[in-house]
Amino acid sequence: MSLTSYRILSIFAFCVATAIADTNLDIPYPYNCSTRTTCSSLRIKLPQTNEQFNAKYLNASDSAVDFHLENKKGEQLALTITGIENQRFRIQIEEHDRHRYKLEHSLEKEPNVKKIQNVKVLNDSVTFEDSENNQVVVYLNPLTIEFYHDNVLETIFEGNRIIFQNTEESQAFTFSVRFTNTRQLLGLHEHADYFKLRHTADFSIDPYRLRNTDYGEIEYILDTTRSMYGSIPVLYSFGNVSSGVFLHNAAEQWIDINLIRNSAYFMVDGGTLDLFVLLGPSLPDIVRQYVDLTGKPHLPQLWALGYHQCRWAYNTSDDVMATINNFDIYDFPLDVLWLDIEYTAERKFFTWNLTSFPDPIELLNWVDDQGHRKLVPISDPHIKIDPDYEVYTYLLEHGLFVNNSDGASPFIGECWPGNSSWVDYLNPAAREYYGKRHLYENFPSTPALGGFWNDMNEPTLFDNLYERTFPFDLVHYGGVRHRDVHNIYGMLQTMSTHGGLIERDNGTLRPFILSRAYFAGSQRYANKWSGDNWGEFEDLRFSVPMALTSNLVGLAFYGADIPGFFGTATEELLIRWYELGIWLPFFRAHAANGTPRREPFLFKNETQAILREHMKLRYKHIPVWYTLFYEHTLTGDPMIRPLLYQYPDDPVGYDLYDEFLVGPDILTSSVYESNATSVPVYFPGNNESWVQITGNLSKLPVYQSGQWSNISVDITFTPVFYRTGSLISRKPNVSRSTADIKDDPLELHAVIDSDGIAKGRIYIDDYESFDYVNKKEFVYGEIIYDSNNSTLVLNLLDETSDPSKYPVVIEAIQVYERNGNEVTIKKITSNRDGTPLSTIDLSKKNILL
Ligand code: NBV
Repeated sequence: MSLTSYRILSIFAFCVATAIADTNLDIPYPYNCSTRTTCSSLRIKLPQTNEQFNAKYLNASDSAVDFHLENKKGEQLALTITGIENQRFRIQIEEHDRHRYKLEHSLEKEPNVKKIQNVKVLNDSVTFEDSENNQVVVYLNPLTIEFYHDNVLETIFEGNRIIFQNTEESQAFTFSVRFTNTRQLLGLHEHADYFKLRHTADFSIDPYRLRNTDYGEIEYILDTTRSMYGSIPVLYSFGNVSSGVFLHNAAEQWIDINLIRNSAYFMVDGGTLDLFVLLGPSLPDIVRQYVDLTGKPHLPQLWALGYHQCRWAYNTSDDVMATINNFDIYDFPLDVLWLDIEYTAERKFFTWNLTSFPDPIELLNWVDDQGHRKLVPISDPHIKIDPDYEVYTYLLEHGLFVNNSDGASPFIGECWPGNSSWVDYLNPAAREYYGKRHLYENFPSTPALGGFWNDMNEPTLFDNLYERTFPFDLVHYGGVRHRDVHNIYGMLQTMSTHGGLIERDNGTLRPFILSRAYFAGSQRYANKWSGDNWGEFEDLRFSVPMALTSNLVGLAFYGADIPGFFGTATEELLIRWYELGIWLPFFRAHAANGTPRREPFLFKNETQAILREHMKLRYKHIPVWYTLFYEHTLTGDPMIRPLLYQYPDDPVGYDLYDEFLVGPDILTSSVYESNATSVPVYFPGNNESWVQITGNLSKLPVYQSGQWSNISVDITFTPVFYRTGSLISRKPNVSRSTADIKDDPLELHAVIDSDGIAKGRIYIDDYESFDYVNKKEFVYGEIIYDSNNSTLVLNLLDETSDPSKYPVVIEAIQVYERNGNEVTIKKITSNRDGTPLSTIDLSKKNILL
């Protein structure tokens, strides 16, 4: 049976089951463009000539230029173009009375404006420029705005495609953007789709839809433009000149992509047209320009980068302890065990089921004793309607639930606990109250409860009438229509949880929150996984473009459930998934309820050996992940990267996403099909080579950049390579958890280039607190190994930091010495005088080897 028919059968079975349980189920899936007015009516409705807007120049201030827009039907709008620092502009259009909802919380702060100069008003156009070599030309009849960087036309706002509806029923609007120099369009996260955006404008497939939705148990469909749990309305045009746009708007959106014109036609269900134009001109530039608007995350605590074992559910304290014990008995590293909904009393969040978890504090202390491991419990935004449940009664009495369309009575719907109401996170008082539920006095716990898992926060509603999420006409705090804020609801839950965790630990520990729903800006509070995927090879394959796109739009701490949430992956797929999973930023195994147990220690010895080796390989690379994450917090640069990000001039890499880079130095290519004996790998770059580090090889083969090679594989490994010239900092040994090895010395893998030099960066701090921000206590530097004069040097990269607490101690250097097409490794453990390296602090003095 094919995957599709298998899933369709499952959908049928699910519908029958749900129909029995839920009498509201009378609307068929899937929802597509034809079933939503905003898409079905606007997709075909390009404005007629009499509907096209002409612009009239009004005035210019220091940083903005204002226009009046009017069409022959007499419709009038106000347009403002503002200069934003760092090669960006902002286009805002709405009615002159500016009554539309203005989104809050997505931008980290109001962006800094920049000076606009040389405004020239001509008969049919207005031109102006900024001090960053950007020029803007506004054609007046009909409205078209061209953005140039260094006199190269990059982005065109096609004002002749604007439609604005402004009635009681609809405040939908449309507009279009066109790019030049485009090789590929990327972004519009989240879709279980390919890395490159596809042509939708011929109506052969639906436009890309952004509306946070949980389609439910069986609807994790791949190869589709339908919406998923999260929405990030960012679109990048990659080419020899790259540019992009970010639509600052959390209403439902449909975006038609035209790859012939390289344009995108947005159909938006409400809110304001508030568009940031990002002029790059490189892809790394536009990524930074976008992330700078919505913010960078703080570092996670180190344990969050270790291995996470989840299952729906570990049902009792005994189960938790036995599972953790088995990780130790069978020698698998583990940092976190997760608690799904069953730990609660009657699915009331912030309560424990005291029958199955009789002494949560004792349990947490025990977990802490096992290598400072953590538990992370789930906490959904629906609140059980129960007069004896304090959280419910407080929220009800204080009017802190999302209301029905009357704006006065709390909306009631069905979710895990049965009838529930939903916290109105738009309300600051609700956010504060909800945040405080995380305090130790409100939810008996200790710091071993490492963070929280905000699930079902699209939000999911079991009533199928509204595509399993909120009806559009619900009303939030301040009279805000749900229609205008749907896509940011989940993010606001994480914002509240984050505030609560900061307060819980007096700002000493970095919060950890995993969220299923998200929006632009979520990265400031939470990380993300790709939801309820299936244990199929195709799900493994699609998890990569999803993670790569997520990394390009600021949400880098991303991973997929290993080895697929639903279904039972074959042992072969499970192995392949671990082999890939260690190279994604978030590394968690999960399993749906009812699936057979599949913790790593349950498999036959051969399988265990492969899983163990790979999990340990992840732990050995913990310094690489931590350093990459630190750099991500500084810049927003992706941690994992498509080849085109790192090698924009290498056209072969443009179409590849099966293989990807971890930071700049590690190339990995997975196995996405059964019984593979080889994997074709392309080696990107110009004058570099790649050394294979996986496989049972006595001598490591070297591959020259700019060529393909068929790499032989067996089940025990997938191809992974280090770039020549790189210096990879690893931990030499792996023990129970990251806490066990965090203070161990480093083992440097110096993959010297043809000049005999290897370089790599290292970042070290206390791995848990905000002292790296508040006191600047950390070491961040570049380690350079020079084989010509046998020296090892650390150059500090942040002069303002205080590295005194963090010695950089090296246990050994593994020097990759090239001989033809092979590398042999020479291990060095002492300096020239015979002093063991592990007794020297590299941050204090250079080492002569
Ligand atoms: O809480 C149960 C599950 C959870 O395990 C999963 O990871 C979430 O994505 N949750 C969804 C609700 C039910 C899914 C069918």
